[in-house]
Amino acid sequence: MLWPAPALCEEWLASGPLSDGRLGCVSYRSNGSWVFGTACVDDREQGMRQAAQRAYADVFQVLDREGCPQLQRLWNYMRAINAEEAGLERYRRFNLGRAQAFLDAGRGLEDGAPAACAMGTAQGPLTVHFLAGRHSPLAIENPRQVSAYRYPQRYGPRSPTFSRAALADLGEGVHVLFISGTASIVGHESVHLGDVVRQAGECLDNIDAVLAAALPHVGGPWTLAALRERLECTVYLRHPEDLAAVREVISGRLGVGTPAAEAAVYLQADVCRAELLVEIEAQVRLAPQEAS
Ligand code: 3EB
Repeated sequence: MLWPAPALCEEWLASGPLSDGRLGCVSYRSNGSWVFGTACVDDREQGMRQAAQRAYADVFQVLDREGCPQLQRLWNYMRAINAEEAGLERYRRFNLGRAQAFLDAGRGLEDGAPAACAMGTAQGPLTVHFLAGRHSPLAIENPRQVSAYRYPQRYGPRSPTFSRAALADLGEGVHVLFISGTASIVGHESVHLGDVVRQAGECLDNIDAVLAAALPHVGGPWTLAALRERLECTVYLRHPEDLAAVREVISGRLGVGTPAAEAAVYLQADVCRAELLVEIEAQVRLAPQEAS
C-alpha cells in the first residue's frame, strides 16, 4: 500500500520497513515494492546532456537493484531551462541525455512511458525526483495531442519521453492517476501565444481530454465530473503577475470553492517551451469506496 500525503512538497507514505540507499548521484528510500528518490547532478561541470544521462543512468541502476523497475512518475527540475548551451537549448540537451539513458538501459522510449514534468528553476543542480514500483503503470495519451515521444524534429533532436498520464496501482484497490505537466499544446503546436488566460483554458481542455481517455480504465463508478472535483493541481506560472488571471480561469472551470479549486497549488517556474506561459499538472487518488 502506498498513498500520497497532503503537503506542498512531494511526500509519500509507505508501509514499512523502509530502507535508505545511495547510488551514484541518487539517494532513495524503498519498502521493497516502492522506491522514491532524487538524483542530483551539478550540470555546470559536464553540461546538461551529460548531466541528464548520468542522472537517469543512476536512477535505472537503483530501480534494478531494488527490484522496482517500473517508473510511474518523474519530476525534472533544471536551472535556465530555455537558455542555450553551446548552440542548443538546455531543455533539448536534457532530452538528448534522458533518451540516451533510456536506450542504454534497454528501455523503450515509447511504450509505458511514465508521467513527468520538466520545469525551469531559478537555481540549483539538475534534480530528478522519481517514484517507481514493481508493476508498470497504464500509460494514457491525449487524443488532442501528438504523443510527446512522436514530436517532430523541430522541437529538438530527441523527443521527450513521457506519457500524458500514468495510472498507477497503489494496492488494496487504490489507484492514482498522474497527469503530466499539461500545456497549451494542440497536436504538437503551442497555441494562444502571448495569452496566458487562453493558454490556461487550453491546459484545462487537455486535462479534461486526458481524464476522459482515462475514464474507461479507472473502473465504472467514476464520472468525469467527480474526477475533476478531486484533482490535485499544481499550476506553474512563468510570470508571477499572471497569478490572479490564471486563478480565475481555474476557479471558473473547476468551480469556485470546489475541493479541486481550493487545493490548487501555484508555483513560479519556467515552462519547457519558451513561448508557454503556464503548465498544469494534476493527480487524483481513486479509492473505489469513495467513487461517485
Ligand atoms: C509538452 O506537452 C510540454 O520533458 O518530461 C510536459 C511534461 C512537457 C513533461 C518532459 C515536457 C515533459 O510537450 C512539455
